[in-house]
Amino acid sequence: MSKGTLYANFRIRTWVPRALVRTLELPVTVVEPEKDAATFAQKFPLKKVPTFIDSEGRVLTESMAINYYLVRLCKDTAKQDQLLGKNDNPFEQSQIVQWQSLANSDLLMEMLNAFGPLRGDRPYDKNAVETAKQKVDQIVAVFETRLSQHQYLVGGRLTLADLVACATMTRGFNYLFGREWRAAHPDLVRWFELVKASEILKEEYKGFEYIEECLEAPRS
Ligand SMILES: N[C@@H](CCC(=O)N[C@@H](CS)C(=O)NCC(=O)O)C(=O)O
Repeated sequence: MSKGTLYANFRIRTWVPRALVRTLELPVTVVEPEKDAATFAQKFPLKKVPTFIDSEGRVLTESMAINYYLVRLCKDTAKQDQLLGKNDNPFEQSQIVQWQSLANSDLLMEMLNAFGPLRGDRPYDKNAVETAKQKVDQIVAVFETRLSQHQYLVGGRLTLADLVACATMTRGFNYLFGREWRAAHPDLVRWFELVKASEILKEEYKGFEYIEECLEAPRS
């Protein structure tokens, strides 16, 4: 019996929940919001993705909450422990939340501030873009330091922290992190390669290619 509906599309925050549904073989229907626009708008007035409606009609928003719930739907408790941390290790569980939050909020917001104007999605302001790029570099440095000492972000194995952070970083690799940048961040790139090739995420990366250079400023 279906446990609910996940609304997901091309947007980056929907990659992990969709991959969890697929690879944990969860009885959840994945629907593109564009194909169910009326229900989506009625249930989710903010019209953000991902979102989830369970079989009783209860709704969940916020990618971190949805990812957590989807992993808990999995009957394989070893998989739950792997991805979320064990209940008898609350510090590790909290670290997994910590890295997800840093990626999903601070990092993604600053990456958007940097590449949005370069892509022409927002008005271009050179100083604002340069400031955002610096903030991206500061946050990424925290990941790089961690990954220079650890294969994965938490607990020496693939967790939800890696999945969410890797998916989030994809937008950096799409628009900002050119060849030179990657050469300066070997541990982060090593980890990105590892996580994007994982059984859970690899399907999402079909057709992915690294860029040579960061997007250029629009010509005035
Ligand atoms: N805090 C929310 C943010 C959700 C969000 O902003 N999703 C983006 C896609 S990554 C979206 O739906 N954007 C479409 C829009 O803003 O209209 C979460 O973590 O799920």
